[in-house]
Amino acid sequence: MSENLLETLTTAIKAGKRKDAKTATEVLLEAGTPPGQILAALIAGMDDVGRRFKANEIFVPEVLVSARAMNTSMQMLEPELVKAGLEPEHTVVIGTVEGDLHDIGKNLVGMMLKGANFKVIDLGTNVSADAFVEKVKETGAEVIALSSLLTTTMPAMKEAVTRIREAGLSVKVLVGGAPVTAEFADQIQADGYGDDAASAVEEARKLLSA
Ligand code: B1M
Repeated sequence: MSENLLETLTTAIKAGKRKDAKTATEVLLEAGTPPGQILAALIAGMDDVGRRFKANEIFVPEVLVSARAMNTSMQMLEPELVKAGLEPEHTVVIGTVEGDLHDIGKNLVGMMLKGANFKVIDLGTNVSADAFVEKVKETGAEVIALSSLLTTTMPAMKEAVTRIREAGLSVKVLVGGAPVTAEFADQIQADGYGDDAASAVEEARKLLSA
């Protein structure tokens, strides 16, 4: 029964069906299914969403409803994951750089990272270089994810990377946002670049395994 329900859960996440995901998670937990298996089913669903988003088969609204379904299940699952010692292994600090108030893409990246079982600390928008540095020092995050949507705030992204390097932190820096390119990421000495939310997750995984 568990196996079918795990598949049902994956399907519910892919389709963004929050109620179905909630019910499946509830029943699975009541049946004593190991939380790691439930998490794997959720991640499989979000991985598929990421793949289809990247291939332009689905768009932002579909990703958002899937991420919302995932978050509902994650809230139910989190206490069990903690009990089982299966908390996220890696922490990402994310934010939109100073002077920039755009957060839709950044939120999408954050949700996809959560869907891939990263602990995500979201500093919001208009985040100063110092605030990023302080948060990484405080949390020991392994990845810092910077978003910028304005050509006028790209220098703030450069400034944030410079400050992170000056602080001597070993954190990997991932950047992205509509005006940001792989060339710009190289120029400012970021460690990685994500063209979209799914690529950001792939890149974060790559940076951590490097
Ligand atoms: Co503004 N805005 N906006 N805006 N806005 C743009 C970005 C703009 C292109 C519109 C235009 O002129 N055609 C333009 C920028 C031009 C430029 O710099 N080249 C612009 C401007 C000029 C402005 C203001 C200056 C307007 C004004 O006041 N005169 C002003 C600036 C305010 C400020 O930030 N200081 C402003 C304000 C706003 C609103 C507040 C009204 C609103 C933001 C609401 C919000 O975010 N809560 C807004 C919006 C909505 C837009 C557009 C219409 C949509 C942006 C968006 O959310 N896209 C945008 C025009 C457009 O793109 N069509 C525009 C959807 C989102 C899912 O995509 O954010 O690109 P995106 O994220 C993608 C990728 O970029 C990537 O993954 C996401 C998913 O695939 N990605 C990452 C993003 N972050 C990443 C991080 C990563 C990896 C990938 O790793 C860490």
